[in-house]
Amino acid sequence: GKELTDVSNLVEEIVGSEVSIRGRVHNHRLVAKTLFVILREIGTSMLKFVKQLSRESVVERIGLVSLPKKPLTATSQQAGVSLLKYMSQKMYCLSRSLLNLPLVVEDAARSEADIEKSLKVGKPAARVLQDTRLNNRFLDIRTPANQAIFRIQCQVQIAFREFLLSKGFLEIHTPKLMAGSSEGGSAVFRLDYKGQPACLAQSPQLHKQMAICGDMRRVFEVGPVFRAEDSFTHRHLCEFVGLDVEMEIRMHYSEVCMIDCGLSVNHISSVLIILPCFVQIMDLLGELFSFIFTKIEERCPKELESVRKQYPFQSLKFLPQTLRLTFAEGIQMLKEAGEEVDPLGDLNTESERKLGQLVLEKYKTEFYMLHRYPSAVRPFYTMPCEDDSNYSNSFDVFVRGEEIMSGAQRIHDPELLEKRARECGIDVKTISTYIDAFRYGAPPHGGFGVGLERVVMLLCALNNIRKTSLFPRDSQRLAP
Ligand code: ATP
Ligand code: AMO
Repeated sequence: GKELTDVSNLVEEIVGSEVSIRGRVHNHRLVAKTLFVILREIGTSMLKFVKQLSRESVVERIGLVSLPKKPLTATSQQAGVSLLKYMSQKMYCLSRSLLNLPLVVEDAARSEADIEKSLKVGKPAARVLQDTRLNNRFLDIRTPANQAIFRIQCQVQIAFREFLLSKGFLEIHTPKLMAGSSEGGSAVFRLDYKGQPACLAQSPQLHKQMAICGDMRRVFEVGPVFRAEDSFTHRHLCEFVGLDVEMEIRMHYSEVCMIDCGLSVNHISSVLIILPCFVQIMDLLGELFSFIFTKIEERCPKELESVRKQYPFQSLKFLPQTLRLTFAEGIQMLKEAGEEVDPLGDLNTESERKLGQLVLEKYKTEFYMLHRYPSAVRPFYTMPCEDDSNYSNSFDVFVRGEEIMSGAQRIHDPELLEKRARECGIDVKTISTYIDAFRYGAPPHGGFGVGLERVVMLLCALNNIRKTSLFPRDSQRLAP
């Protein structure tokens, strides 16, 4: 009556009991690798039955577990057979697969190195193209590497939640149907909301901030984010999973009305200048991601190994204390390396990658933050720097030279917020309730947004975000 989800869970206590094992027909010679030894022992009538089964059919076998006379070899133990023997008595075909497969899972699981090797020895092995994989994703995700990728993705989410809950954050859910866009710009899916123009949420930005206005203090959300991206890149999806955080922070008191309670103003501001308010957010996210990376190494060794087998990669190099550079320092490093960059513009993908290489050489880390971005390239709700409004209290975070996260301190003064929205060409009528939320006392706050698929893609050094999205949606794909 006991349910086993993993063959390696077979323990000696079930010796002598009858168990059923469900698997897929891997190919005509073997029924799932782990069951091969057992199959050799079956009678000729069952062999006939097995031979006519098509690959990918689902079979269930019922048999007795016993101890083998001789211990199994190391390889069969690794395959999860454990030290037990399984005697097949009955076998059922639960679901037959069509004979002609659009892709063979064995081919889809092959590494590039193995394909190259096969070419050299004159026996070219099939290479499965990305579109074939994605058109038949339900077959493609049967490969060991894909099974592992989504287990790692699940663990990233678990670690994200675990860390934030331990720091007193509250998990919230914000609406995905909105009256206006939250990030501005054209990348928004428009729709009809019972006669009223509406759109799909480009981020939980406005509502996570309103939750802070509602005294929720520290919140996070894991949910879908929609971006009507036009171009087809290796790292943009039209729907992805956003990991969002928003929190109250301490503030630079020199800017706000203060009641003297005995301490000198100079004393207070000197302390706070050393510790600008939005540093608290960067501290938290540095700790959060060190936690996530460490937990993935600890909890997913088998999964990381499965991914590596097909897509080899080195473990991520990161420092115990996350490296922080200002945007200006990053620009300087690029200039010194001979790159042409605009000091008040955004970094393009090539510059980001180049900076990633320079940072790795100089600081030996593949995980770092760039802060104090030019205001012109940040969203309207971003707080300008106290000392120079051309720059902002904002940051991006990079893994292996690519962005995984954006964040900032937010403007909590409604007049300034409205002014910045107008300057950025936003129709303020569509976000009037958001701006109103700041008219009834709003604490200083900030936060960040992370793309889950990007985290897993870059953690495993994969070359395409479609590999870490279960059923990707991009500018050309709405199925399966
Ligand atoms: P987000 O758009 O959410 O800020 P991002 O990683 O796309 O995240 P951006 O600051 O928009 O970051 O863009 C950084 C660089 O990525 C751009 O300079 C551009 O080179 C490239 N890029 C961004 N969006 C696109 C896109 N839709 N198509 C092609 N390239 C893009
Ligand atoms: P931003 O627009 O930079 O910031 O998005 C945050 C993070 O989301 C991921 N991301 C994407 N992933 C896949 N496909 C896309 N098309 C895509 N676009 C973005 C990236 C990016 O770093 N509201 C702010 C966050 C904040 O300040 O709290 C925001 O949405 O990993």
